[in-house]
Amino acid sequence: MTSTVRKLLTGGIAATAGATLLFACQATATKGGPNLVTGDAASRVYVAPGQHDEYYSFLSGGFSGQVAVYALPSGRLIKHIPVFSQHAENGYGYSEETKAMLQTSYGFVPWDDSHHPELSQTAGEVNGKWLFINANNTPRVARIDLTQFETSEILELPNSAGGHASPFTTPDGRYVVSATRFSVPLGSNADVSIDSYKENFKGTLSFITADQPGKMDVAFQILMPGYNYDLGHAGKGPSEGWFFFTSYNSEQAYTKLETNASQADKDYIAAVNYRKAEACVAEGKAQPTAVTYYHNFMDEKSRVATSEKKTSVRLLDPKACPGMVYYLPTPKSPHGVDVDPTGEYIVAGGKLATVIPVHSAKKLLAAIEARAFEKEIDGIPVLKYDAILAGEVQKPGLGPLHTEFDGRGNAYTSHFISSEVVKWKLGTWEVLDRIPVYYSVGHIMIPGGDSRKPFGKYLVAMNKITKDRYLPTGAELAQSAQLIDISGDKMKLLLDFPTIGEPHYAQALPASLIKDKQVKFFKLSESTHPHGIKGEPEAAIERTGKTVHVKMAAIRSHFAPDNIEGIQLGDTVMFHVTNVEQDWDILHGFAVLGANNAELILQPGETRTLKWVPQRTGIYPFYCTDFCSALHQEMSGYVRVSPA
Ligand code: CUK
Ligand code: CUA
Repeated sequence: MTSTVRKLLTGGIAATAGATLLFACQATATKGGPNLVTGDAASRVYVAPGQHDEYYSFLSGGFSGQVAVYALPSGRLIKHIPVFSQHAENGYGYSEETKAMLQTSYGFVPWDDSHHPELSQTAGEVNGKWLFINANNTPRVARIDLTQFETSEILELPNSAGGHASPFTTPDGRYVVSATRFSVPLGSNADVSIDSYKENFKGTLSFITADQPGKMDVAFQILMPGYNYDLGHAGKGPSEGWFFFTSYNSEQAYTKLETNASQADKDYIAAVNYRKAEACVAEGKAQPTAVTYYHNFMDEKSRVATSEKKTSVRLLDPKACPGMVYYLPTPKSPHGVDVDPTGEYIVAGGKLATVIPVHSAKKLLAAIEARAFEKEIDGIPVLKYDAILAGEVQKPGLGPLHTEFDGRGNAYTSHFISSEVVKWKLGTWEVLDRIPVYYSVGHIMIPGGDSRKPFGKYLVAMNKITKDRYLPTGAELAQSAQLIDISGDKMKLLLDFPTIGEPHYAQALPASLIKDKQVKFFKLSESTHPHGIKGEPEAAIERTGKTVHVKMAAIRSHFAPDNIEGIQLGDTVMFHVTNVEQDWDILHGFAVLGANNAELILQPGETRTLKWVPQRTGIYPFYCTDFCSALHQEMSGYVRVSPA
């Protein structure tokens, strides 16, 4: 690496990106950003009114903690799925039924940072059952049911901090994984000096059973050296049975990481033989370790979430299970690791490197067989770089991060610093094409692009900086995604669309896989909600001590009961509102004056509960918040609160 390049890469990331941006802004200050759109782009993304798009895409919400669903190619936002953050818009995390979803060993945690959505797979292909997504701050993994577009389950990860390398799936769908971004002392609240980092701080790789809805759990954790674990992807084909995780900071720095963690020429990809790990667990080689973590899930019949506390996890030390973990030296703080559809090529994104290194699965297995090790770290053999390398893409661009595949032998790598997507050929490592993106791209996504069977027609670039792309909206701008046509030899920019929060990664699938499997309403006859009713005649007000349960029906266009008296100051009122409609897309809402909570949105056949402790006497109107009929505005009532 020349010294100029090194300086650019280590000291000047922000400055370089800034300079690129400045140039772009000056060139186009009055009319928006550069426009490289060619002739037929408008017709390629135009989906006529009433017509459906071709793909569902799922973009993580980043610091919104949620998932946003955009239809492609139009880029239309069609759903916002609350996952890790409370969502006042529909009462998620506010209603009594959903609060338990956000339970953790730290208590109720109603916010997180979601990075990587991952569609469930069968035999390495997207199957359209579930979407998994990670919480990066308080490490959790959620399952979203794709017949309901709702979060159905959340598992917390113990011995973990910053669940970043998550929740990538194995091709058989048995596991999703989570690796800790921050190494931490293991067990709960280990109170040690931060200066004892090298001795006390450890990494963990968690394998989470994922194929049984409602039953996610940590199958086992693998104990790792105190590095930072960043991203992962499962092997397939020749690499099936292996999981690859990038790590950086093999220097084990714990202060000024931006320089101290970028010293070494190479860091490591950890290659984990999870079949071997399973065998070692079965032989009793994992240590049961005391921890506390929560598993939260939504009961299908009652639609009430419950939390279960777990107290132990099985921890597997590579020293106790030889042959389970190997290190693949990889230049310079690798970020992403992506496996091509055949499973032969393991592509790293060394964000500070000037090449894209590609490891070979076959060479990896041969090198293990031949024991081509250069050294060992904490019981983990380090393979020789030259023994496992398939090739390097030379001079791709600056700051290679993430790679996706089109299933036609091509790879596409995002470049953060030079703000471009570079297309290159697997096997020859030759750069075929490049396209600028606006600006500073993180992940890119091709529908199915990390599976065995990509649908290689479009690519979505998720950009970190937006600047001049839209009408300005003050100092904070919407994040920006760009849709690129990759069906021909040359990539073509088709569309910009703004996104919610900060999308890191995305997944997408053909709409035909799931659109006919959607739930249209919940059957009242099957509901087991403890305070739900089957119809208006069951509506009732029941007092138990200082708690008043109002079992209320919502139906076009009234509430029953509508006028409620007999509430006293000091009472807790539980409004259990059942939407007794049995028809698609007929929703009602419920809100009470002054309630310092949220509203409820009630899907057809669903019961949701708003807890309200009135603070002063008086008359409180309530009303339906979701415009449901010509008489929606009439759908209201009063509560009277009297002195105790
Ligand atoms: S990360 Cu954001 S650009 Cu969290 Cu997958 Cu790479
Ligand atoms: Cu019910 Cu509006």
